[in-house]
Amino acid sequence: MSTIPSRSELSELALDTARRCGVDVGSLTGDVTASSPVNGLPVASLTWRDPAYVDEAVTRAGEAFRAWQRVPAPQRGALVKRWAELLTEHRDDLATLVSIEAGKITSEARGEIQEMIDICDFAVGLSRQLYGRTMPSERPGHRLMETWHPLGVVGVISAFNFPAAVWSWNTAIALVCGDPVVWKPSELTPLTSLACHAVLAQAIAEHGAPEALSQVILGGPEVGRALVDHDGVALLSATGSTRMGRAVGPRVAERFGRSLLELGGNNAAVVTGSADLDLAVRGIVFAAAGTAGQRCTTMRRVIAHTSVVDELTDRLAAAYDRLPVGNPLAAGTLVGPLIGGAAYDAMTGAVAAAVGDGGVLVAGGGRVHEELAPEAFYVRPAIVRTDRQTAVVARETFAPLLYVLPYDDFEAAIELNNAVPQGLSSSVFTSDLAEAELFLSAEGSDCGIANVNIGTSGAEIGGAFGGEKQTGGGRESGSDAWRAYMRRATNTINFSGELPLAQGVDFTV
Ligand code: UN1
Repeated sequence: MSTIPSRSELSELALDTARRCGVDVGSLTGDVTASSPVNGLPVASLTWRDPAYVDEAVTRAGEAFRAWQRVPAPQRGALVKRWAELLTEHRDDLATLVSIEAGKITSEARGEIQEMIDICDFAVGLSRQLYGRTMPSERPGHRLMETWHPLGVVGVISAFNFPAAVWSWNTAIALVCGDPVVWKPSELTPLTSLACHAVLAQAIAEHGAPEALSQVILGGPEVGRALVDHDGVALLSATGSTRMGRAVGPRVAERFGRSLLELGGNNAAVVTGSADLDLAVRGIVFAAAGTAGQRCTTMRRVIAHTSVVDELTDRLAAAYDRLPVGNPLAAGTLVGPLIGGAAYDAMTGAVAAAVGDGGVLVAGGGRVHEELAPEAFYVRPAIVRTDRQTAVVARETFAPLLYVLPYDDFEAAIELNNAVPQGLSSSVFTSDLAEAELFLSAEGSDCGIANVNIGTSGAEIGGAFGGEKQTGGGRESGSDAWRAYMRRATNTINFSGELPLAQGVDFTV
């Protein structure tokens, strides 16, 4: 594969690109180093905010809320419309930053920015469709209805692997719902977050909306904690590990805040005896090895019928052998680097544990390009064939490691699909209508996402995104996920001139 860019090449590219997006690159100084997984070397120096700053930011956001909640929702949508235009102008620049900081290949990085533009489009339409219901009142001359109002300040904590899109899913919806956003991005992707914020800041300024509608705070875990604990944050939307969610959820609940958690996944595909194997192989390879296995929706398990499991494993292993692993900015690369050494250690540890449990490594697993980029962690995506869903298989290892398990009976396959603590995404490859329907039914997959004849990752923005069990239960993005960003008021209006009480209660004085 091609060479890996040098420290100065990548750093210059990152800073020029950030500048074009509106970041004041000259002011980037400090003792915190931002590095790239592409070469494992520093790209910029910057400063982290201390936790006390969170209070200032949330206070400013609260002031912005008071003004913004009075702006009619379709006018709020006009701001998001302009944001989408600017994102379209800066698509390639933002994608370049995503590649540099998250290690995504160009096509997937562009896809991430497209996802931002798509959610903006969705939010603009939504700004005229924040519907409440009317219900028949049991009393004559009464009307019963619900109204949706802006909720308040939304705190967003996002992860390195979708450094731009996850924030935008929250922010586009929050803005049309009337809520300002305070964002604590991943420590690993600061330039991407500054650039994303700068583009939105331009739209906000042009619109004449309050500047504090969007704020980004670079900082460490203590900044995240301050956001989680702040009473002024009405909704805390956090994407990351189950461990992080376990810390965040109870803290927000303790102060009666709302949380929206999008945590780990351990996503499987069931491949039945009637599946189109060409389709299955393509779907599995993208979902399991794409993004170097670092999506929360990445496919981590294949549960294949005994009649196809050998052929499928051979074909997957052959496809894995052909995967071009290397510089994500170079044309032709399909698998970029892992985010860092800890991910590499987790992957090799999981492979060793699975092999120790009797699994067989049938593809990949080794580190590559070590001589070109000793500080970076490129690996060949791995497949382990195993007969049992052992403890390591039930864990989420955030790396391109796919377990292939056999099954005999379709109900047992569904049980295996569900027998993990996480419940984000799932799919079935089958030509049998009854199997497909069973998989999607109440007795089928227990995940928030259940697909037929496509992989587990790469969801469109139009659906509600999220999952059950240790995935955290939150839903973001499309469908009616907007309701989490608003508060509901139930209204009873009496135009009868009498005062009949509900439930027929008599209280005549
Ligand atoms: C994530 O990995 O946190 O469905 C989000 C997908 C993307 C979003 C993934 N649309 O793979």
